[in-house]
Amino acid sequence: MAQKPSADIRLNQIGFYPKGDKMAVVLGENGSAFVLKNLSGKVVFKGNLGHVRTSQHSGKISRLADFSTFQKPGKYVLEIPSLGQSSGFEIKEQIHKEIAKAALRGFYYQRASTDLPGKFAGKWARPAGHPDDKVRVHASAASDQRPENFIISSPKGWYDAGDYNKYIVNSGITMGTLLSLYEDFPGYFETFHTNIPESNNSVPDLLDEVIWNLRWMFTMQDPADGGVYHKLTNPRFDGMIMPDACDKPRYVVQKSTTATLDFVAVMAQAGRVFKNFELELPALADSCAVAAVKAWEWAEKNPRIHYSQEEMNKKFDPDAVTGAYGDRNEGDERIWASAELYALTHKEDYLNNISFETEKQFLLPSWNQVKALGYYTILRFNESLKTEAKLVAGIKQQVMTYADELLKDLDKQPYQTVMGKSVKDYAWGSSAVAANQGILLIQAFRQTNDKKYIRAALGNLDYLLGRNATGYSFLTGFGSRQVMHPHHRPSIADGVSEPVPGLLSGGPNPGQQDKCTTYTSKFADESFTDDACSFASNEIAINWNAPMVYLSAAMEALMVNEVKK
Ligand code: 9MR
Repeated sequence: MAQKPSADIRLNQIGFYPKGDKMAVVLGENGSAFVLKNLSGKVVFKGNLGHVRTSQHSGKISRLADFSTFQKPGKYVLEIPSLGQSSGFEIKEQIHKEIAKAALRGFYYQRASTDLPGKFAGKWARPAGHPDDKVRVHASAASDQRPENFIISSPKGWYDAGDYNKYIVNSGITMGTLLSLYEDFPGYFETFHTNIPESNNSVPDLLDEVIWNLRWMFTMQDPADGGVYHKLTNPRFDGMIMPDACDKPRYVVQKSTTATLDFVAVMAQAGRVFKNFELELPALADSCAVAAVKAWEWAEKNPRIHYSQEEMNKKFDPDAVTGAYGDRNEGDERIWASAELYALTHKEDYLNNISFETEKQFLLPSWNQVKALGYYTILRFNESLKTEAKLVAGIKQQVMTYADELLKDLDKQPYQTVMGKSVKDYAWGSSAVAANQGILLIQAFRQTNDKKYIRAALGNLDYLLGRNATGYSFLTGFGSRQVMHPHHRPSIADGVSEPVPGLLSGGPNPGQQDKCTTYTSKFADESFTDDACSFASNEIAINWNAPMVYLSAAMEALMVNEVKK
């Protein structure tokens, strides 16, 4: 194991399930055979490299080393005589459990308005920042009851990303993804502990973490009319400083229809989930349901109030130049909100006059496109809801067509992954594209019980942990080639050499909007730089971490129950 690993051998740097697929990608035309060696250097498996593949993004040549048939637990390296060795990896049950835990703990590190003591945060302990107990109502949000500069209290929540602002739209998809994970695999979370302050209560840690942000979300609803402020923000981004060093005034800005509908969906879903915790969390579920309905009514009266930061800044002061999460189409948010309210109340009225767009193309979830979250919910509760068969069939067809499309021509892909087939996959936050494709494939598995979908989802987890064109494992704290310099204020300012762990780097993004000078490639799949300047390829964000938690935890839950059969 003493050799320096070859950068041309790319694999999941953590390892593999004994019964799962196991692959490495070898770049260039190096030899034709490979071996696996154990810790004492003994050859335990021999194999041949597969056919030559050419990347559609870079033109680079690669071949696959497939050792799936080798199932013996242990620690190994892969060696190609003419090239060298891979980094060490492990074959064992529950290989991604620590990944899933760390990715969920990533949210703990993003908590606003609280100190993170060493007991839970280790060397990344820090004092509380952003109490958010005296937040100003921005001129754009002024109302009779809450005039400009009126003070409200809006503490807790998670910091959005590398910055310290809190945005309802991005919280929406994040919460929906985490709550869906719980609803898809409730049993798995009974014993899934992440060492957070609430770990000793009788609520699953996943839900405890969700509650931290839920409590904040409640405060973003105007009690007078039910509408929801688009975001809570500084006018300008804080400097690269720790949370407790920040002292700029914070504002809630105008209400928007997209934020309000995302809020509806989250509150309705939370109302459903917390109904099972009435004893532990008295009245929480009902409060969620009431908040959801009230917000829905606001959105009915205000169907198209879009957030345009430019327009707002023309009319009101101070200008806000932080994340906009502006979106000119609220149709998908309406689909999601109506589906969640319907699943909560079983009242079909919520589906009236909503086009579920089943004749259109399926679109993967992202902060500005959430209809899939509504689809997943309709499918999840198909049996108890007794939804109109035509709608269910339309949704199912959308999901399955997309999943099958992803699976096509996998054997031609340079990394044998669904991720990266299309150059469009390498958008800002491409890591979340990979993770959300994984979730979609898991939904396809749930519809069909066909394991080919789980195998492809696992391939995308391999992508995120190293089997990709950058050679990095994108989850901080994990892998032999780790992301060390994410665009993340605490990681930059805390004086600890390792970044805060369990955070998913955005990943390759050929847009290179940050104009960092340290990119070494323009190819879409390589357009990544492990540099704190790179907010376009190396930031972290809650809406990217959530699908990472989903994919890694779901794999664990599925491997225990499904793949071994
Ligand atoms: O994830 C967002 C991406 O889709 C947008 O293209 C980009 C520019 O508007 O913004 C990203 O979101 C950022 C947000 O605006 C502010 N916090 C950090 C987010 C991740 O970079």
